[in-house]
Amino acid sequence: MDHPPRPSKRSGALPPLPTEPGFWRSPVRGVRFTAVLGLVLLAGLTLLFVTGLLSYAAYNPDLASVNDKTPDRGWLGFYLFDWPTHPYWLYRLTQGLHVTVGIALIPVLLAKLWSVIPRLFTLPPVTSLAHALERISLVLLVGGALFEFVTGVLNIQLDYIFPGSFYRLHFYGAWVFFAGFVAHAALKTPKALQAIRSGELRSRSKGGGVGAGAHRAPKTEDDLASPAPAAPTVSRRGAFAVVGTGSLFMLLTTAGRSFDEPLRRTALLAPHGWEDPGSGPNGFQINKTAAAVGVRAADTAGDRWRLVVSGPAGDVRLSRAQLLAMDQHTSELPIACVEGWSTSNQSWRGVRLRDLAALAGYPADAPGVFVESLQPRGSFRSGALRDNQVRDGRSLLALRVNGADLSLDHGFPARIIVPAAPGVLNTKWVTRLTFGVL
Ligand SMILES: Nc1nc2c(c(=O)[nH]1)N[C@H]1C(S)=C(S)[C@@H](COP(=O)(O)O)O[C@H]1N2
Ligand SMILES: [Mo]
Repeated sequence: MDHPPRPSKRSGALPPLPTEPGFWRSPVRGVRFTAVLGLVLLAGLTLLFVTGLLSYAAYNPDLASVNDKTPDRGWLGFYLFDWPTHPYWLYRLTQGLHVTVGIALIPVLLAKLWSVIPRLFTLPPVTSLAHALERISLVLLVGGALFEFVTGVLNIQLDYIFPGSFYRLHFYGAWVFFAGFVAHAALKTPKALQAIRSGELRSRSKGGGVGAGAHRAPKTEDDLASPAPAAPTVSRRGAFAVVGTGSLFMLLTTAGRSFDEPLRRTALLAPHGWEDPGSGPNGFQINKTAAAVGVRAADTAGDRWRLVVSGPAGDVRLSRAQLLAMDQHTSELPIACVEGWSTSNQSWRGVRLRDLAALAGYPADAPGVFVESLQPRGSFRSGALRDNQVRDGRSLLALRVNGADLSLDHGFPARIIVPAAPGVLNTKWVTRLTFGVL
């Protein structure tokens, strides 16, 4: 096919097209700039992938249809294991890292994509089979990364505008991303390290700097550097500083999500719309208020509410007063939500799950307990806990917190609290515990 004459050749009367190298004129672009950002992402995205898979495992998705909303997971769930209860702060750490590092990497990701954007327009689009495969892997990588960041941010900001279950989408997206990530890292990491090392040599050698660098690595090798760079408005170092400052800003306005008041107030980007948790024993963050999910105080009143403990030994109905008459135990445990926020340790007091299990005749090799809430709407009406979580002496059906009765918003009359478990498994307003049948 005949190409029309290229406008840029006509004495610059028309601006060049994005497919022409002359279009991209920032002097900041170059393999070194891209290499440094790439290596930061190599470490950071690996951490996100690992902590993300851990978070998935922590949901106990193996507990049949109760917790797992991911159909056809197939072998992508090959690695699933019994999420431990030690150390009790495990999920607070892994998920805090997942969300905080994820947010802090946003500026790095954007800068990295900006730095390689000329390649998106390169003509011809495909030069060889290897090149074609590389470009396909880039679709998975860039598409997957953008998808993961967008769905992740929407989830933690509580904007559930995407169709379907978040963690199903985010889980599949992670594997798509990872396929591209592995291919890309294998292809590019050696080059990135080389680009950085040659840069170090350059700055150490006498008379180093742009001239000497250009001598050692001829322009043609740096296919990301503009052939006709515009006058710099910012040095490469300055550009790194902009990206770094952006990351630091995201970090400092996010890290507070993992703490109580007053540190939590530094989490400027955390979604609004939490009810103010107030002060006092129950003054720590609330996920969904009772009002938000249709739980009324009348449903929890002493003459109405009963806990049904069921198992091979039959059903036992217990009032709150009867529960308070059982052996009471204290556990210092945080709440750590998948959305990346957590509280520091709260002092929970109530009945051990394993004592309730014993009441129900819980057998030795049972899979765990099925937990139901009286909550009439919303997606957290039930969940399941594993055997190791039931048997841990710190796992409670909590009745009190920090020396006071649970508030309605924190799950009065009774809620689950389990060490190291994601917040979502700490069911509030519990009405029924079915031991040994999942
Ligand atoms: N019945 C019920 N239990 C629930 C929830 C809910 O919406 N309904 N939210 C869960 C989630 S996602 C979290 S993070 C914790 C938060 O507990 P808190 O609101 O007491 O801080 O409760 C869990 N238990
Ligand atoms: Mo949560």
